Amino acid sequence: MIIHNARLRGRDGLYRITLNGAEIAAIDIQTASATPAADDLDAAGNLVVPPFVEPHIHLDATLTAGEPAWNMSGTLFEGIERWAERKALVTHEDTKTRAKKTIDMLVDHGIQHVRTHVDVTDPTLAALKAMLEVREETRHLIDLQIVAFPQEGIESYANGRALMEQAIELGADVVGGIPHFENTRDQGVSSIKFLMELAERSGCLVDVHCDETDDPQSRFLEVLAEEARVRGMGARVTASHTTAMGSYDNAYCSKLFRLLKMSGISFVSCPTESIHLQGRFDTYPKRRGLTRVAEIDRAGMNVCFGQDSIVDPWYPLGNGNILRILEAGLHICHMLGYDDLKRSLDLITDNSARALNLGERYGLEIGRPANLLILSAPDDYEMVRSQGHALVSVRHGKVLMRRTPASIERS
Ligand code: 17E
Ligand code: FE2
Repeated sequence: MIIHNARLRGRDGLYRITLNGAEIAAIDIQTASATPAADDLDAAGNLVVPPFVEPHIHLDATLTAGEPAWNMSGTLFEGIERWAERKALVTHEDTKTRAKKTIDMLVDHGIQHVRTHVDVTDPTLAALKAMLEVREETRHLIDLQIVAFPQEGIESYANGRALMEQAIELGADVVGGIPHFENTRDQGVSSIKFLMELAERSGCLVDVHCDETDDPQSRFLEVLAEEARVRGMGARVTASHTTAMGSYDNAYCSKLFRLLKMSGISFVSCPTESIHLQGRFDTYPKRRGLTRVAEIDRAGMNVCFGQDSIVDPWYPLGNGNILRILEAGLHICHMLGYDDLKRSLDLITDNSARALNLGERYGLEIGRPANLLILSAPDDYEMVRSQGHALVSVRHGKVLMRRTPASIERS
């Protein structure tokens, strides 16, 4: 298969991308606009990019909002309570059905790489066992990483450590954590030491829900970053949410940034989720409740955007469209400056791929997997402005999804 008339990010001119089976075989500059043959694809001067990445979602909880009760306060903590009620009703088939429906929503928006957190604070590990099957059964659609996520704590939940170890033995790819939810500061710290040790021992990646609160005293990020630095594991560690950083004072943050940079860890922000869940204990002035996305980026560190939820106890909306998250995030994080707009797709492509450690399994380069998207606009800025879409998604060298843009008729 050949994709003609492709525009590539950061390069002038039009390109022809030749796929050989499931691999990218060649990327050549075109001297003129080409007319594609029947089996080929025409990008028509629009961007061709590697697939969108969903670096942070909870596929075991999606599509459960209101079951059995709605989150009325809009706080993270009520979300955790409501989820505990729904979790008691979770079955193997229920989890698989909802996860697969959600994966279809992601695929329809050009996502081919997903990292999902799965709640392992359940003595039966029902959701985890279901998601391990989903990972295998959806390989034709996405590459799925499963995080062993201790929603109700590692130290604060009965047999929390054993459940984490069991989840990794069963085949989870990534070690998670939730230090700000542990009962005490000490437990938060010891949970991080435990999970980093488990990751080092098992060779797993790390992605911790870290300081997801407006409490400026929640300072587990420094513990995670220092553990990553000392162990030389920074490239394999992600800190998700870190919303307390939006409430840290600048004196502490300037010291913290030195450590964060040395550690080499990545960051995920879920801007729609955090603008909804945080700021809930404020009247006015009201905090935004997000981490310092622009500042992390300006400091040369790796940061990306995720959806977190689709119709679950924490967030009632969502449709799988990561471009919606990008647009909202750019607004919420004060990133509508021209310099940010013209490379904004980094936040849902290359940066996320780096956080997920995708390495040479990702990117438009010869010899890499023939996974790519044709977008509806010629550059990042226009893609965001026009609220564009992924029009074609190609996976393993074959068309996986085609979207027909809405047409408008005027008389
Ligand atoms: N669990 C949690 O601790 N935080 C979240 N944002 C979600 C689940 C969605
Ligand atoms: Fe999350």
